[in-house]
Amino acid sequence: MDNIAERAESLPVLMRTQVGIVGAGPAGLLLARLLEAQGIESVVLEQRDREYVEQRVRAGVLEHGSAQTLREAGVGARMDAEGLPHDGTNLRFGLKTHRLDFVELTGRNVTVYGQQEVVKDLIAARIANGADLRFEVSDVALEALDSAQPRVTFEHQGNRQSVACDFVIGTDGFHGISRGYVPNLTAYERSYPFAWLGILAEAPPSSAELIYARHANGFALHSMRSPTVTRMYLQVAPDESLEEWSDDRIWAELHTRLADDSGFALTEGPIVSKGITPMRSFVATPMQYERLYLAGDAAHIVPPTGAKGMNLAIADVRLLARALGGYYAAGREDLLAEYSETAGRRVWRATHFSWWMTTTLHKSPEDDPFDEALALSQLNYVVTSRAMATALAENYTGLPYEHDWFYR
Ligand code: FAS
Ligand code: PHB
Repeated sequence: MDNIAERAESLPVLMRTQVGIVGAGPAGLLLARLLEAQGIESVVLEQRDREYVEQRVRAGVLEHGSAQTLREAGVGARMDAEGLPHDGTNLRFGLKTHRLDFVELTGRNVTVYGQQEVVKDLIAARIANGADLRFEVSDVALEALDSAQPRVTFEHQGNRQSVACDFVIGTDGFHGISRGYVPNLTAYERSYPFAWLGILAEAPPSSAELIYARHANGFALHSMRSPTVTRMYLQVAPDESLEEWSDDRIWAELHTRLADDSGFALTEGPIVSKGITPMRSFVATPMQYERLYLAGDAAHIVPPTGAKGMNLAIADVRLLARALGGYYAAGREDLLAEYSETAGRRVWRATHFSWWMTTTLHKSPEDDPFDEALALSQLNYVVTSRAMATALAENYTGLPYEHDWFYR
């Protein structure tokens, strides 16, 4: 075989699209959907297989605006049919339970609907439209980001491939490759001296709404996925291993930390999955380099106490879809140029709120009585001050998106 054929053989198969998206988590898939709705073509590349991406248990709470965004994108039907709207939440400390009525305080609520269900709905919609979504790609690399035609090269089904596009979007999560292509990146980091042991249990939820509990033994959260599946978390040490936590020990600790003086009873059931998640805050800036834009966990991580992870990813891609829409429809460059800064404002608001919820509701391992008293003072202020309760409810249900532009 002469070398021209060899060289042709070694050249990646070249495709062309408008927007190349790396990573099929909620950020990448929703962005592709919002672009599709504006007639903008994209290719979504995912390293894992479909089954893995669809069964990965992560977030469970959708802000008011996130649920609205999924409806507007035409992927809200199953969420509205199977999701659980929650008009409030509960704070439990000192054996007392205090309900915060989100709707009464802000006119907004949240929806409990598993992240993997959102991902399943977005994948099904993408495949139904015959749009380009490739699983099990590997060795993804980004090229010519500072040119008018950046490329994403990758291995797929044994072939080296290359997609030329106008823009590349890094929605490949915290451990993805995209962030590495942003030179002069500034990273703000905070690790917390605890982690979350999370379980899924086949048991009917023991409460109609979530319960965030601060206890002398540490934090506990009672959440759910459906009328038959409960999702719960326990604060554990960052280096704790699952082997140390038998199912019996987990239930015993949940009973202890979620107890209150009104005889709250926790319903047990078979634990079908358990895992330990580290807790950190991470913000990278800028979220753009030339024709590369970052969104979601690729640019920022929040501890899950404020239920902000997936919601921030959704807020980022809403902004990006609007900016790319402005570019293709009207040649606007301003929204793209402002994306990193505008998204960054909401990121820091959610980062602060998640840090505040985490430090207020978790027990510091140093057992510092000063910290203890500060945290209890904060909680007592929340449950006795309408202003403070409204601040929590506003951040938890999600600040209105127009708020993002309002700052400008
Ligand atoms: P994701 O990480 O969801 O998606 C990125 C995708 O990119 C993945 O599918 C990955 O396989 C793919 N990818 C990575 N590198 C790639 C490459 N080189 N090429 C191609 N594809 C690549 N938030 C909450 O609010 N509540 C929770 O309880 C909660 N629990 C969490 C538990 C864990 C273990 C983690 C990691 C996060 C949790 N979060 C939680 C936060 C979570 O919801 C994230 O914020 C959300 O997944 C962010 O979505 P994406 O930005 O789309 O990133
Ligand atoms: C969840 O249901 O997984 C969940 C809910 C609220 C949080 C974190 C996780 O703050």
